[in-house]
Amino acid sequence: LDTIIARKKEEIAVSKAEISIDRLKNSDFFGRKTFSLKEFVKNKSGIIAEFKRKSPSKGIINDQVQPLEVTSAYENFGASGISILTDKDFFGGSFDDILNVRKRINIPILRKDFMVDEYQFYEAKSIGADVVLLIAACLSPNQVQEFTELAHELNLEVLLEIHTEEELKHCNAKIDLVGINNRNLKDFKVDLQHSVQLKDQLPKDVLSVAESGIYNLEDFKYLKEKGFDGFLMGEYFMINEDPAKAFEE
Ligand code: IGP
Repeated sequence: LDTIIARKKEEIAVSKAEISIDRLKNSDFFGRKTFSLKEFVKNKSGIIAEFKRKSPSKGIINDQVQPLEVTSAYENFGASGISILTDKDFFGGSFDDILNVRKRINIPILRKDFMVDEYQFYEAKSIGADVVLLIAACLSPNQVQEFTELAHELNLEVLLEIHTEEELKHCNAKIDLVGINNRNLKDFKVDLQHSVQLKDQLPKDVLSVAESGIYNLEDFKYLKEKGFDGFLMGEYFMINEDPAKAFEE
């Protein structure tokens, strides 16, 4: 995780030198009406389906499919939202992956990246995202608070990701959704019990999302029974040659 963040900061410095915030604000997407992930999670399946080509834990997952075919299928099969990795070096993503689908997708899109700088929120807005991920392990509680306020000013919702009991301190009243990651980002271990055990300690009025390691229908049903509102799922769909097929089940 430290390696990813160090690399991310270099990347942001380059982007800032190339494109000013004022120029980002000129994007057509800046004024668009956004979709609310909160509303979509409440009113549909709760599944936030992810487009992810590769990851540090699994290597290449699927580099044969195109974002538009996959995300359109996710939408057609009733996903509440779509998560798209925009990190290039570690996850093989790009801004184009969102830009190329935004106009065709009518459900919320989460920009999945490691947010450590205000600049990235303007980027997220300029490419047409509706939601951003804040990872508690990368941020102080204060930063989470400040970034949430900035996101809201830009009309973006926030999914806060936590992994430990300690990180519950990062929650604040303005957060839109809290995700509990079943995968430890430091050693990549995955355990579904992880989210189940922490769930009771979440603030009661916030939507809860179980993240990672949901690899079959039983897992999904189990977490639903445990009271989760949302389910962030990537590999389950992406390891299929045709990610839409997995959704049909
Ligand atoms: C999806 P999975 O195990 O279904 O592919 O996991 C998603 O939760 C995972 O990609 C993820 C992630 C992250 C990736 C959760 N939090 C933070 C990068 C950064």
